[in-house]
Amino acid sequence: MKDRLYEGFRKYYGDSNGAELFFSPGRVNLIGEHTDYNGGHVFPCALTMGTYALVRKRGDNKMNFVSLNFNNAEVTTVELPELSYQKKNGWANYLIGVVWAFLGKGYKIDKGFDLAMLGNIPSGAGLSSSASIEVLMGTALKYLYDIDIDMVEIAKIGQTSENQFNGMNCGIMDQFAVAMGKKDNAIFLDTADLSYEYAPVKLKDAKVLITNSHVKHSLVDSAYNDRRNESTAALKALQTKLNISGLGDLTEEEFEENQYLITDEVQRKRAKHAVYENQRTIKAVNALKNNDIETFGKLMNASHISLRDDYEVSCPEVDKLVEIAWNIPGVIGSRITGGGFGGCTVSIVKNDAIENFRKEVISKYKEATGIDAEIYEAEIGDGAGRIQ
Ligand code: GAF
Repeated sequence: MKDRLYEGFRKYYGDSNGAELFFSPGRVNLIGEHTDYNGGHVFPCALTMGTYALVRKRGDNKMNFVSLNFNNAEVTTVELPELSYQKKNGWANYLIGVVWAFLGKGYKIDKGFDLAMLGNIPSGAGLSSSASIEVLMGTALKYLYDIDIDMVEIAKIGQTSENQFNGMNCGIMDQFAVAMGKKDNAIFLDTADLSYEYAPVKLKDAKVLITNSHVKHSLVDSAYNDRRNESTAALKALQTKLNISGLGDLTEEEFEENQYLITDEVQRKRAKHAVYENQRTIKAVNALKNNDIETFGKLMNASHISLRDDYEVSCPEVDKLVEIAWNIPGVIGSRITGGGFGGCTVSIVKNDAIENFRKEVISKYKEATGIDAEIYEAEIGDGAGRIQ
């Protein structure tokens, strides 16, 4: 991939002298879905699949962006310092939004740059291709402009780009996982205060598999924002009596006692998911630490049911993938991962069952939906950085 990137950079920008190389991963979330903007816990890990960028500072105000993932890609050019979201700039808005957020925080970016990018994260599959490129941009700016900023701050800036520049009100999970990932570990992150710990993903005789449904439903961003608004409304209703700052502050029992405060039935279901999912995540991490993979798997399955029925962010195709997986011997747990409305599932599968899993999932899913699923073995890698 790196050779293609250098070649592409030279094609668009003449030569690659002085260009610096950066990498930023995708992520898969093991459990803790739609809890990150509810003050709850998440448990994602960075993947070895990701995005590379070559970037070189220019002497003028122009910022040039090209993605080699598109055939006959065209360079998008914008000029510092006045930056705004422009529909015509497409994917580059995620990167421009990061530069905009750096400037907004007072960091000095006084000259433009040439950037070429190439990655292997399937887009729209719930594996954080957008967080990957946001954190990639932030990392490149840190080194190119010699900015004193840590990776957590870069993650937050990525989220600002997405929320305020691109209009998608995501939480912090994806950018945090991509920025702070650690090889062979998942990150147990409390989104209420951004405290975190790494937990080794030791699965004895099993592996993490990601299955791409190759389905992406439309209006995902607006449906996501709706969910966020619904859970915020539920929180407000609970706050009329309880002194809490997020749904993640509640235990299941506290929720059951006070749920009557949420009069809207849909909002109550959303809150129920957020509260129970947060508690499931805490339990799952404890189970993993105790080498109790079976409990971890059961909690994954319960997570899927809650995302399907209470949070309503699954879809028939992904439900099918999960149901197929649940019925295969040697599958310890399986659930939808990421924002939802299509995308991928994450499953823990015993090593000696993987071959059968691949065969069964591909054939049964094709039979049910007419679509070819794709299965990747999750390799857990490090977070974003400069490649020397
Ligand atoms: C998307 C968002 F970007 C995350 O912040 C998170 O809310 C996730 O959906 C659901 O858990 O990936």
